[in-house]
Amino acid sequence: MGLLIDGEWHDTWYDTKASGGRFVRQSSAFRRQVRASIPAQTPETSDELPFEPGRYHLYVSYACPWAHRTLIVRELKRLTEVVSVSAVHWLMGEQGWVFTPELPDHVEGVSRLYQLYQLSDARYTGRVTVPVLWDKQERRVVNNESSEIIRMLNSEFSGDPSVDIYPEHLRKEIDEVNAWVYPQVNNGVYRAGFATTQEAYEEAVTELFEALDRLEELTASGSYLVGGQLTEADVRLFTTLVRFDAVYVGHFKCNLRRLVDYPNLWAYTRRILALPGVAQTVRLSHIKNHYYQSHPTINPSRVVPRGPLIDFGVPLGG
Ligand SMILES: N[C@@H](CCC(=O)N[C@@H](CS)C(=O)NCC(=O)O)C(=O)O
Repeated sequence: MGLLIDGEWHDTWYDTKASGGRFVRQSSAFRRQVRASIPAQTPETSDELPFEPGRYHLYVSYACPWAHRTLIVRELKRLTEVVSVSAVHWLMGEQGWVFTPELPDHVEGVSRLYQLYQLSDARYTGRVTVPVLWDKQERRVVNNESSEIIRMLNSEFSGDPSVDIYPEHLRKEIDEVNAWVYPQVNNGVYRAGFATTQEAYEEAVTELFEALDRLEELTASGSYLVGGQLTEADVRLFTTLVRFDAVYVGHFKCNLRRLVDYPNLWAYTRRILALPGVAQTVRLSHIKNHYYQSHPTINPSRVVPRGPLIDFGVPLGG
């Protein structure tokens, strides 16, 4: 794993020294927006780009919970013919995320994800993350922030109008849920797993399980988190929950309880898994191999556990 500094690749692990052993996630650098309402001809310097079918491509990892959000919304909005996808190999090693002959880059044909960032900005400094929304026409990254990509897929692409995961009347409530689920759960598992002091770990794991207890109550009705309908708050929570017992309990030491010990949250996870198109986006082989083999500071032997045996109730994507 590494990062680009002034456009050059450096193989460097996260530095937690300056933050008391705490993992601090960098904010995403590319934040341009695709808009349905703007004219096809926009200047190259514009921060807004027109929607055109087939113009945009997604780069994802099946292992990554942030990229997973985009794959789910692409399915739910029935955009599979409109937005193409390339997935990186599950191992994030010395060259970061890479493409292989089995998992190629279908657009630019590069072998490393960082080459796409270099193509976009030859002097880029920062981490090289998935997901990436790529503009095939201008050959550059549009946006590498999953929370923004899913909103664009929801409302700016020509997806199924009967599905709206960020409806106007629920936005305030959705934002409120995201505001604590993100730090305590989505990023919370990483804060626990990448912590390098006992104090930083305990802080993260305590907040994580406080949030899970709260979510267990919120899902007691057997419904979704906000407004009795599936929204982006559910998509965002789901991608962490579906990985929980397979990797976060063991590899990230989030082990006060397992997901299966929370009856409501476990039922909620399986309910979302049963929605059309969702189960095929979940690839446990990528998830387990990635986490256990890509973080040698946490698991130096790179041995991947066989278990746990989990019955998700539906066949997964691999
Ligand atoms: N804020 C970003 C986070 C994406 C992210 O951190 N992705 C991870 C994979 S799960 C990654 O690519 N990490 C590579 C690195 O940090 O060097 C988003 O939500 O899109």
